Amino acid sequence: RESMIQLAEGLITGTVLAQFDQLYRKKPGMTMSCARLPQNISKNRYRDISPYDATRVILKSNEDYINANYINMEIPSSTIINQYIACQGPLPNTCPDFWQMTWEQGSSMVVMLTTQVERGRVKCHQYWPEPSGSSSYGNFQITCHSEEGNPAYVFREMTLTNLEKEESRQLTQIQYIAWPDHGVPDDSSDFLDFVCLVRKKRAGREEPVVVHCSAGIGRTGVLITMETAMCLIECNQPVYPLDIVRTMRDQRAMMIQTPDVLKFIWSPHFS
Ligand code: PTR
Ligand code: PTR
Repeated sequence: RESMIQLAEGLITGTVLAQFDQLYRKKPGMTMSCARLPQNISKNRYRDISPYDATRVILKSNEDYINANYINMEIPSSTIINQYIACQGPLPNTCPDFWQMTWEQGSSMVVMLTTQVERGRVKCHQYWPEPSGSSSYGNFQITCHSEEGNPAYVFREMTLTNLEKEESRQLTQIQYIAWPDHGVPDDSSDFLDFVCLVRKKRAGREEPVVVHCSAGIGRTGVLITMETAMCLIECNQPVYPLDIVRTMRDQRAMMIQTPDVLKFIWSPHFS
């Protein structure tokens, strides 16, 4: 809590915000050429958001491209490394790839930070079936057993089946639905509760948590930053928000869009 307050002060006096503007959005020297191959163009939701080649998640098939990066956040002086896969919201043609990635990476938890449509614009394709339904996506079948929630978030329990291997895995999807367009949630305590929930649900899972919004950089970056900050505080480590942003951007370009968002992360709730 003390560190959160110090951070809030740093943000309010503007020092952190000024430094935020100086950070690179993309790490120098990192290439993103796979995203630009002709066969991959249609797999990107946004022309200007591509994964680094060096940290991209490679699908185990001939067509190995998906717009996703590994993001590993190490907590110093501990053995904790929170692993994530940050990705764009699936497109109709990339749903099979999304499930293949989730399967191959051993993930059993998906965090979704967007609604499917915002202001009449599609932000993410619905890549799962309605509750008590089943749908196939390429080689994978998804069954949605339950859906419950509140005005801020929805929980879904699903079974992911690899049809070729005839193996299944349980999967939890948690969707935050209260994030407004082009802004930050009005009620930051809701979002903080949501981040606590993600931390609680992650416990005991070694494999990466799949996190996505629409582009997989803005809101995804906020969630990773906040979970990292909470974890650092739990471990009695100092929190340097710019270091967190830099560490994320070393693994996926453009993570966290604007300093407003960074400000939201701490100030309203902790000052
Ligand atoms: N990316 C835009 C810019 O850089 O100006 C701003 C932007 C932010 C656009 C968010 C769309 C956004 O939508 P959402 O986060 O709701 O997908
Ligand atoms: N080209 C889009 C834009 O700049 O508006 C890319 C974009 C869209 C970037 C959404 C960020 C967005 O937000 P988020 O990562 O939170 O979905």
